[in-house]
Amino acid sequence: MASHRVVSATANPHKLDEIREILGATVVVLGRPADLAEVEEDASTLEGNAELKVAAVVAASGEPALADDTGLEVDALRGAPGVRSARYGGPEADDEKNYNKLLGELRELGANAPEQRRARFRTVVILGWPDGRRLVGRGVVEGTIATTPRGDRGFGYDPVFIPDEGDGRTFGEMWPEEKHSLSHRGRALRELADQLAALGPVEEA
Ligand code: ITT
Repeated sequence: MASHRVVSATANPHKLDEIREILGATVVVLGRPADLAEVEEDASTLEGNAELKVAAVVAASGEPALADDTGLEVDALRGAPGVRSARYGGPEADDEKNYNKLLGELRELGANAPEQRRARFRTVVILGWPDGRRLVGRGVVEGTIATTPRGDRGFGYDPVFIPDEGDGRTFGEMWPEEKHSLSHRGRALRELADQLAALGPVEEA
């Protein structure tokens, strides 16, 4: 049977790897066009930013496109960094700066007990076609923020996120399949894949 082909909007290579690992062989995920300008993610919601990314890639490629927007919501920080997770540590921030800023803010608040460190990852994925059709998948994973970073797998805030449904390890300490089975992205993409499957088989080109 033929596979769906989609162009990925993500400029984050770790995210692209995860998307491919989760979707498997039923969807061929092509990399983001190299000449595409950076998309300004200035919407106030994950949905809004995912749509900005999808629309930019559909317009540039003329092909179906897939975008993921993800945020980490920390209750003690009233939902921050949320939709601003990528630039939390400043305009040039890398993953380590981002999670160190988060750990520093929780420390300053004296939020040291696990119940004061409640958080969740939330992902919205949108698959968009040039004719305007859209499919949307959503995924959430609840957890707590670790007091010190642990593990060098995954990316982003993974070394400081302990999912409730795990065994106490951070996402940074888990193998990719373990993370995907519980993660926001795994859930959002599996929901999207189910909707795609319900559309029926792909027509042979
Ligand atoms: P694109 O917009 O190009 O897809 P990005 O890395 O900017 O890539 P997001 O805006 O969705 O993507 O990411 C927001 C932040 O959350 C960013 O700092 C990521 O590193 C982080 N993040 C996203 N997914 C994550 C995951 O599964 N685990 C840990 N951190 C993650």
